[in-house]
Amino acid sequence: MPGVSSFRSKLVRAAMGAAAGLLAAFTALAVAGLAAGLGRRAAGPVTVVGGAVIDRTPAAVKDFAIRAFGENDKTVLRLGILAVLALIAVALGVLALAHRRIGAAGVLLFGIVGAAAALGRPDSTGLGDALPSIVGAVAGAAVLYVLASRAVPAPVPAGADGRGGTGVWSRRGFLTAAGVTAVAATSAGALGRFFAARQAQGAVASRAALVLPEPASPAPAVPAGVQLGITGVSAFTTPNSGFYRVDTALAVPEVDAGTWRLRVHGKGVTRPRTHTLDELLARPLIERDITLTCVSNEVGGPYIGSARWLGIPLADLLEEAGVRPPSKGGRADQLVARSVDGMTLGSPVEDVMDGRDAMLAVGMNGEPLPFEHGFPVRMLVPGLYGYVSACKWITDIELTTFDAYDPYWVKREWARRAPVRTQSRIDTPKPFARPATGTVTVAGVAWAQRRGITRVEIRVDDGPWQDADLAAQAGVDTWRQWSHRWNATPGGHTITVRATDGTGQVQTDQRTRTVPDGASGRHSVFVTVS
Ligand SMILES: Nc1nc2c(c(=O)[nH]1)N[C@H]1C(S)=C(S)[C@@H](COP(=O)(O)O)O[C@H]1N2
Ligand SMILES: [Mo]
Repeated sequence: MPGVSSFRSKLVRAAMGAAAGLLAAFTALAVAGLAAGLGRRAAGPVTVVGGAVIDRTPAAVKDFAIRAFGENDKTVLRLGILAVLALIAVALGVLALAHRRIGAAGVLLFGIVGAAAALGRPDSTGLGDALPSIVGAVAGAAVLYVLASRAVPAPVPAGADGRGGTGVWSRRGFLTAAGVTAVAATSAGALGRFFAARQAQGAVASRAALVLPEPASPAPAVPAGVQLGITGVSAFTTPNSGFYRVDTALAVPEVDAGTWRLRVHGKGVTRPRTHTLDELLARPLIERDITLTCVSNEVGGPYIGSARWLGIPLADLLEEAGVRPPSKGGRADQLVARSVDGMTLGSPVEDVMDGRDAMLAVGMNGEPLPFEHGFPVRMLVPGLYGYVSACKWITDIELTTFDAYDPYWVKREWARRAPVRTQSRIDTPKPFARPATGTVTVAGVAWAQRRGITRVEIRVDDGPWQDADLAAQAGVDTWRQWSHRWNATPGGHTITVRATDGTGQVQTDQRTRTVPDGASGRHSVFVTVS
């Protein structure tokens, strides 16, 4: 049955092609990883291509990704890139069996894409960043070329008795070559990870060695009763390990505090200056409880957290540099903060200097900032969403105007100015819970940083609004817990919450999307009482 055997041999060939392609891609990534480990970790091909993808993702898609994958969005992106690469690798591998040169050239093309992405990164440090992608692609192309030549059975000479079958022999040759490649690439990858970890050693050591000074102005005592002690309600202080994380950094920047610098310059800065961390730490520090919120937080969403921050008052630093707020004749109305990875965030100078506790934070809940949250220094401005205030891994502050410069997110559909909206969230019961008839505790948190929360009400179905009990208020910049004892009756019910802030404004029921300046509307939860 020649039909079957030729089909089988085609299948074997295709499998060898696919394996050759996958091995070539694996080698390319491993060698690139080694090069990035020896050079700059952030220049690895998946990291730079992922970064380019993030930068080009429309706000709506990004919002969807955050919604669908939450803090796993970066893992999903990495896996997505790898999946696409694998598909292309299989195709190139099969192609290479018939056209070795074209297959290898295809691999090189990907090296060029990676190199271009690396050079296009805002934190690119020069041509060297292209090397990992190029070196990796050359290795991958060579592997594909060699494996493809091993996978092609030599033509059976006329009159040969076919003993052993040349096809079988070349398959064995292919398997040997493939095995050697796999071992070599795996070793290169492991070596790359070793060197990459070594790159971070200085940063890790500098964080471990950092002793935070005592604050000159400690956090005001938190009144007893900020916590209602209800299970399921967000704690007043979010532990660092549970603090939400939102940023575009595929590889978390690991900055060495010893070499870190902060430059302050721009319009109206009469005394531009570059600060070291030690210089900043020698200044009088403040310690404050501040709740941070992400503009991508949907009504009822999880992207909010509260911590005890230790930091340098930013307004003082700016005043010393000669900066005046617009209301006092200053020429700059926008402060642009830039991070080591090239991210830019813009805050109103007026807000930063109006007396609120805007700070350059160095401590979070009693320890140096975790790397994920901006070590060694990040900015915080109470009352503003994170994307217009909370620059992590900050390294540059430029005074400019809103007319002159649009930072990263503003170039991508988000608003120039974005104060936090008055919001409230039901933490318990959870959506679609099935509580028993009788008393059910409905509880959660409400926030309106800078204005504070003065009232929270809940409503069951279309019933009357009823006052919830409020926990003690720590300050206007932190969230506030609330609870209500509901006499639940059997059946399905929708519970809705609304807050009133310190200006008397009641949280609107007008639903808006997160883009461009934060979601509005009221959180409700449907439960079935049995
Ligand atoms: N360098 C840098 N800083 C950043 C961001 C970022 O992507 N890069 N994201 C901002 C956004 S959108 C928010 S909501 C806060 C989140 O801070 P967290 O991750 O510490 O919770 O950081 C802000 N600072
Ligand atoms: Mo955000």
